[in-house]
Amino acid sequence: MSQSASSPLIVVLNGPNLNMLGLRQPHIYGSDTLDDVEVLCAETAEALGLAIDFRQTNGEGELVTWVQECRGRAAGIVINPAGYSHTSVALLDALLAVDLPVMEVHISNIHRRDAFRHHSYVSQAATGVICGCGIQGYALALTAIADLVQNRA
Ligand code: DHK
Repeated sequence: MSQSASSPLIVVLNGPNLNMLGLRQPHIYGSDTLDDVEVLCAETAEALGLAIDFRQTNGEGELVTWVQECRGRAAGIVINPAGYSHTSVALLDALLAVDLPVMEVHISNIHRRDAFRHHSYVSQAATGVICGCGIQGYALALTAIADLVQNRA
């Protein structure tokens, strides 16, 4: 985590199987690891004057709890819900409950893939969605959320 007293906190959440980045279907997700994504996010956040708390879990309940904990603590959420994008009403409800700017990220272009990936429950709670830009999507999402946070203040 990088943080300073004056920097708005953005929580960057990663869902199931993203711990396998770099090993998992590299023709779809690329060769960068989740550690590389964290470095990219930390560098981008620092340049934007944001603090980040970067996390990954394979558990739906843990992801829901982490979203709930953002209320009153974070200025915004960047989330790659991974497989839970397409299945989790609970995650959608949690994101709606925290009432924060939310940027949804998918490394791959979910619309060029299996039909079941074309719908994301999470998108109903998202301010914006970035997909198909590889891991640079996280940097784009942080840039967008910095603008949202500044305009909300
Ligand atoms: C990651 C996953 O794990 C998939 O379940 C989603 C998303 C797509 C991504 O592109 O980052 O369908």
